[in-house]
Amino acid sequence: MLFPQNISKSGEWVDRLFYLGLILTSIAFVLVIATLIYFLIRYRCQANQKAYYTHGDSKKAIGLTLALAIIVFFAIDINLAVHDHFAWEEIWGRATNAKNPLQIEVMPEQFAWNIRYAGNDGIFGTADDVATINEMHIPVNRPINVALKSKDVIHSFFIPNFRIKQDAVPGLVTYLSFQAVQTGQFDIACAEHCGLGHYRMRGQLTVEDEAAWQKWLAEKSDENTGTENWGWQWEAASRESN
Ligand SMILES: [Cu+2]
Repeated sequence: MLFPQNISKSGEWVDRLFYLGLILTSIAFVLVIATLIYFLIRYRCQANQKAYYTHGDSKKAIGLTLALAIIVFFAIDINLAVHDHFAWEEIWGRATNAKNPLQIEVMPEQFAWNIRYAGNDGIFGTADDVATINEMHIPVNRPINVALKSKDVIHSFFIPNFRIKQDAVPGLVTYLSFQAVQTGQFDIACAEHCGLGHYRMRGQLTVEDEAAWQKWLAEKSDENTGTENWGWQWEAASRESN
């Protein structure tokens, strides 16, 4: 209800984690404020009552503080950490075990998204590569692996409808995986304040069925758009960054 429509296979895991955190911290907030108000009223200034001074270091006070800290730590922190672990497993486990993933290279610069596909031969850095600017097309229901490397400053590749965000850093290749469950047009945004034109660093993601995507790729391939030489080999790139 708070977010744009989720069309990612793993997106609900991120949403669930967010709502769990929101609910848990809201409960804690209400309890703390209610207790505070109760004590304000219960121990307000009254006639014939002498102020009572304490350092709060009695055994009872220390025990209560410790007990509360442990309850909060397990109910919120550990609870979130466990759920986070399963969400992470889901998202990255899916990415690692993905069958026949489509690999896309994204190189942001001030202030645009350079996007590259390997073309029909499946190898980057060859003549049939397809390169576009601010325009990403992906087939629905197929795992997508994106490798990012920035041309200039730090950017962040963000697709709100997929609940994913990954920094793009100069000199370093970072990775991102997702899978669409629905077709449509969605925004790609930069989530890192990267300069004066940051606000207009906007790309468009088109999710379409496999046939339409193949057709688009073939058309782009014919245009011979991939001649600009900025692609990198995935294997070489990961070795280089290690
Ligand atoms: Cu940017």
